[in-house]
Amino acid sequence: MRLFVALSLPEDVRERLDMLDSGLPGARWVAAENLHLTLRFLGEVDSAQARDLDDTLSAIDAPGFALTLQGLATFGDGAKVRALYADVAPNPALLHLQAKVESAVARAGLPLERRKFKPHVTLARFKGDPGPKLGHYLGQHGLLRIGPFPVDHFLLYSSLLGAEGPHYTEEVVYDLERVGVV
Ligand code: 3AM
Repeated sequence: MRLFVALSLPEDVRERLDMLDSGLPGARWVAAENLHLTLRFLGEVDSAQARDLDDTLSAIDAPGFALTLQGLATFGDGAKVRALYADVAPNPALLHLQAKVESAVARAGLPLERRKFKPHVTLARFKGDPGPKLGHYLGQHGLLRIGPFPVDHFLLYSSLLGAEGPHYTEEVVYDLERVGVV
């Protein structure tokens, strides 16, 4: 199965992000129910590896925290823009959790990620060049700020790729330690 580890987003946060889904030619918007913050993409994993990963992820001991989405940005720019995302306000607790997920992945014997973790919530991917409208769009929505909202768990998702886009399933929920954050 194709797996990834991510934070889910509260429904009201997804609804607010979903309201941003217009005014950009060439954008393929992520469906509201699919909006998430990826901690680690794993790709195809066999069932024995998935069980090992579940064991090591279950052993993670990390505190819950508050998350704020702040600003919009793109991966790639100009005609080479690949994705539009909501950025995340600096968050040491999120980085701490992601580092723990990375070592859980290593303990499960899965390959390490070389790329540096860049927290983001992908809102759209581009199948064409949005042209000058992208600058207008970022100018209009760039001051976006949602949160802080509490994060008290993370999840292992499976992903099925279909013609209509990916379908994500929540496979396992992992609770974080409760601390009075928000
Ligand atoms: O968090 P986002 O939505 O940016 O793009 C995929 C999505 O990222 C990414 O994993 C997340 C959950 O599907 N993804 C898909 N294929 C990937 C790959 N081969 C990948 N990330 C890295 N390498």
